[in-house]
Amino acid sequence: MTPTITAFERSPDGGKGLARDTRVRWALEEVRQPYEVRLVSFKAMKEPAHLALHPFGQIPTYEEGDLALFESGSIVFHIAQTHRGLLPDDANARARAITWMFAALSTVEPPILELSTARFAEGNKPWADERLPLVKDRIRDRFNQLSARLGPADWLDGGFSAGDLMMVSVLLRLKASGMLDEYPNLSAYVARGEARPAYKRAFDAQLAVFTGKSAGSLA
Ligand SMILES: N[C@@H](CCC(=O)N[C@@H](CS)C(=O)NCC(=O)O)C(=O)O
Repeated sequence: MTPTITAFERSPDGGKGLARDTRVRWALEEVRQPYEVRLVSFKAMKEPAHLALHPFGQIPTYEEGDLALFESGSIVFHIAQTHRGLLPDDANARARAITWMFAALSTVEPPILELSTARFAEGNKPWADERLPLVKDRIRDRFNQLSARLGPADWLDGGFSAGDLMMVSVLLRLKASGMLDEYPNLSAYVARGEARPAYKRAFDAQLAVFTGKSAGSLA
């Protein structure tokens, strides 16, 4: 059955791939699972039909037959569990790859999101200039640790996995800030993720929503 995901009708990032449908598209493209996309407006996201799918009125969601999921982490995990290619067969290696998914979402993503909040939602507060360096330091703490763990390896634990997909997705939000450039192995890691054909297809598909051009994705 072809799953349907939701994405922004008009993403605030204008197609830079930062909305979280991109990571779901990426997972679907990695496993070569065709999918459909339903675009939703900000207004529609807060209406009952969408709230029935996503209690917080956000994207992405994932529908497949009787199953409806929200949370990009849970969706990517489901895709990885039900297809070959994103999680290793060995039970321990699989558990470690899943651990990296959680690490990306619960340990690395929060300080990165805090930076967006500090810049955009709180940028005009009288204390904004004082808070910004503190937020950046918290990101650097995580980046130092992640960079040390990755070292010269291509991926976090052996071959590319859903853990890398999630970590690269999370790090990509900071690419434009220049902060990643302070960590050459992390920027190379992100570049390796972006160079994957499946990522490119996913990126092009989300961009096509803005350009109106066919992305040639599996959808
Ligand atoms: N933890 C959620 C976050 C979802 C989320 O923040 N979605 C954003 C787009 S990337 C959204 O829908 N924002 C609109 C809103 O919150 O009203 C996930 O990973 O799926």
